[in-house]
Amino acid sequence: RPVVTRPETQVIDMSSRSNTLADREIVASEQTFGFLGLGMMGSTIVKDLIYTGHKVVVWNRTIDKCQPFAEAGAEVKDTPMDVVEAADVIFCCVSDPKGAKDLVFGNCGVLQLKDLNNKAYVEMSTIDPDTSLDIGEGIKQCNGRYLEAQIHGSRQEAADGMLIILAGGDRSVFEECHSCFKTIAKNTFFLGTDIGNACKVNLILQTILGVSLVGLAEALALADRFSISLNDIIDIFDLTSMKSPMLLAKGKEMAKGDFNPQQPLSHMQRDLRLVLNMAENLDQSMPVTSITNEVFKHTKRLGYSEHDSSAVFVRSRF
Ligand code: NA7
Repeated sequence: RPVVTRPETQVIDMSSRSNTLADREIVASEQTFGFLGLGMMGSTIVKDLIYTGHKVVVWNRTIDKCQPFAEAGAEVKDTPMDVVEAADVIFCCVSDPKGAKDLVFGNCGVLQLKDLNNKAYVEMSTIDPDTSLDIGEGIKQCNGRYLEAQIHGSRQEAADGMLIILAGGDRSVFEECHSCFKTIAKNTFFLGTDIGNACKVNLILQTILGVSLVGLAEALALADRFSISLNDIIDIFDLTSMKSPMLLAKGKEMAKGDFNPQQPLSHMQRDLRLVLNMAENLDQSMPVTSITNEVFKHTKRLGYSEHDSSAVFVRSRF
């Protein structure tokens, strides 16, 4: 069993800006934007929203993480409900469907307000379509408007303002978020008014990513058993038509054993679990995804939850 060290905690540097922002003409909306969840994604997004002149109100479960944002000009609130009271449009970006539901339906959650007075709620946490439908229904029943805006991309892509946004639900909310989406994403798609579509598309993309990573890890592990240089394999791979920026980057991380979390392994496994639940409800057979999920689950058990998804290579080398 390998000795596992935790990946370094990444600290948000409030002074650094994504290079791409300088090239984008962004006229910040006059509305007040609430933000629930200042993890790596949330804090990176909020930093750029503040930089581009948006008025932001924030909350995070671990309150200490709000401090740098207070210093940068954001208002900090004690509960999600307080954020909703203070904002016109509220974004949520937490770890998983359970966290996303807690923030809406839980104690001091969004729906404690009873009447949302036409405010907009935007779910950015990666969730499954059923969770999105439940949240959307709850928001609408309390006189609010709902948009699912799933974010596709790594933490580095978030820092570079190069995410892809997959949105669905209330079109008016989508339009009100225009200056925010332009700040954080290179492409934004509105996938229709049906809630759940954007979640499905996001999870389908994650399936391609997860399965590809396990294939890459197994192939590199075999090369390693033959004592063939992984760097040589990656250099040759780079010349083939199979290459992709993501596989090249992940291959290099595997070769170096550098698993700094860009897309945490626990998030990848969560996504595969959500995919398999979706498929189960449709009687859709996904044998390769099932095995991929098992591989990620096992790598989690080896202690690599908080590392990058490329740490799946460690398990393949056994
Ligand atoms: P992180 O860096 O792991 O951060 C997770 C965030 O979610 C962090 O703010 C957590 O608060 C928060 N969280 C988790 N569970 C809860 C519950 N139950 N209640 C309230 N807040 C919670 O993840 P990322 O920022 O990389 O990713 C966030 C999402 O974006 C994820 O769905 C990705 O797929 C896309 P904490 O600071 O621990 O108190």
